[in-house]
Amino acid sequence: MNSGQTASRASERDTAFDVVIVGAGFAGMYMLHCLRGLGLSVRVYEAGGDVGGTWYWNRYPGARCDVESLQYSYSFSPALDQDWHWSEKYSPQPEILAYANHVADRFALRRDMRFETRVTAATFDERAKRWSVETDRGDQVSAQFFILAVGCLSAANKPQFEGLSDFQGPIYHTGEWPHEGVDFTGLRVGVIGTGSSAIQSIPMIASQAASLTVFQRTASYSVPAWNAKISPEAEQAAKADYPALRAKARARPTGVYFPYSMQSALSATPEEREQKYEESWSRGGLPFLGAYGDLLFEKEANDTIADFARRKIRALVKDPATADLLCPDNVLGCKRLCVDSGYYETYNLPHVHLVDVSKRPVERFTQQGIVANGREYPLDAVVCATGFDAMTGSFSRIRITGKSGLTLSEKWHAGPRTYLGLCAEGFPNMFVVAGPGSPSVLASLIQAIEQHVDWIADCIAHLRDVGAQTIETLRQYEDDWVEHVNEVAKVSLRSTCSSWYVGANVPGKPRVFMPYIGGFPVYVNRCNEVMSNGYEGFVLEGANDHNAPPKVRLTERWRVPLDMDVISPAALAARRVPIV
Ligand code: N01
Repeated sequence: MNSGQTASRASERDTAFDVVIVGAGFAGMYMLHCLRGLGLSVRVYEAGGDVGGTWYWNRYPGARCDVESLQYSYSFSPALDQDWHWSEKYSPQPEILAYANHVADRFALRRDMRFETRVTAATFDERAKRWSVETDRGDQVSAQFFILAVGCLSAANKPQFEGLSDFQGPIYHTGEWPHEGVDFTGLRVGVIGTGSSAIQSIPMIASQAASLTVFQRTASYSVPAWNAKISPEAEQAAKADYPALRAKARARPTGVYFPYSMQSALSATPEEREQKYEESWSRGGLPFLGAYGDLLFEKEANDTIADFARRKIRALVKDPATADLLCPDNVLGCKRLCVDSGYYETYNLPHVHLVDVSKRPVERFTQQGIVANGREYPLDAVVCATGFDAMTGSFSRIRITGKSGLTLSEKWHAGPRTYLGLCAEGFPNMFVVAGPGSPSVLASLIQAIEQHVDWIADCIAHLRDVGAQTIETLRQYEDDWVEHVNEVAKVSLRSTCSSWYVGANVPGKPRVFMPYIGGFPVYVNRCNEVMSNGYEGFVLEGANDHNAPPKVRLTERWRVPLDMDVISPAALAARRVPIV
């Protein structure tokens, strides 16, 4: 366990903080670090037993990141960049969690954190102009600012299958994996779902289980990771000019640096395309989609890469009927592209079976197993790799009440509404890190987090500079931003399929494309402009000088020269922005 301060601590009553942060993942950790730098008093509440957020919970076998290690890390500390050693191209979960722990130790973060504590309610007191925050451990504290660093993929989606409680074996969810690990040796295991978590865990589970039955509702495209150790030479080369690597990444639509082409797939000959796709497949991972600039804009272009991927699947899977089932028929990259190590090959093992539940859903659990397609599959253990109530699920678990008694759930009943994914009208002094309406899951998440945290910290510093008590979004600016987020989404094929990006995986959730797809640097530019224009679109109540120019402190590092040919709104309109 962590520093030990949580297990039997007394509740905090009537304590006043400058800031309360919810969540001690990468967002909450860096937010705390920055606010401490401003001399503010901060309390972080975290439901888990220690830091790490998504990497604390997702401990399923095979869990690893699909952004390269040297880029999936904090960039705020050059010394940290130099000191930390990543061993593999794509870090496994234990190494990322070790990194989070290292950061927590290095910056002594835990002393302001309270673990195993879930924030249950937060209410804005309009008279005191402060937030009252309650937790499930009886804490009742107040703060001037309330910051949600709750993660985009942290509320597990657990379908309520009939007969769940009848099943006599254990049922696991990949996002809430037991810390002691699970030994599947000799067991008949069922996995429900074939998204990223399933695709990573299935080869590992198959290597232990006596039999593995995978229940697939929708086939996913997956590209090999070709994961490998990072050679000392490659590490040294990256570290020799880390700031340059970071700057190049920030100028990219996804906040990740890798080779890509702006050319149209349709302008290439079939032979050229084949060669290009082969090269991209051999490089592996998410950059596969960077093969051409129009793959996520033109269905006809996408058909060419989808056809290539299906041929790869058929070449990898020996049984033609199983291969057919594993071939998706939708847009490649519409749902998040998966990255695997030996996923398709796993179906060549004699004890691994695929069950199609696309036409008839999983019917029910019984004492001994699962009934699907009218047949009972006897199982000893089941893994639900059924994903998350993405982007908004973690907010719904907290009763957040803003001005005039309006709750955030009420405000977001038809889909999340924010200004820049950072703030919401009616909820003064509340900030969201990597919230809906910001690039978040469509960018390299730690970069997206750092940019938000720097912006929020500079904003709070400015409020202090000018003596303002509150900051609140103007309705018109929020409306305009929501409209812009929706408009931009329509340009991309990504908005066309039923994915967690649009909330389609959770019954009853409104269908809205939640992240901002206009490109990370374009978005960062807009945030910079809003700040430079004196927090355009916000009302600062109580400020003694409304014209004081905001000081650019932490956000300075986001004012990088942009490769506007690649990521400009014009490029987006021309449908030539790789991986948007
Ligand atoms: O979740 P998912 P995930 N009956 O929602 C199926 C990130 N991530 O945890 O597609 C039967 O993608 C569902 O079927 P369908 C990454 O951003 C990253 O795998 O809805 N099946 C689907 O197959 C990723 O996209 C990494 O028809 C049901 C699966 O469960 C995101 O997290 C690793 C069902 C859920 O797939 C989420 O990934 C892991 C039902 N009732 C995750 N309900 C890396 O960095 C759901 N399903 C590599």
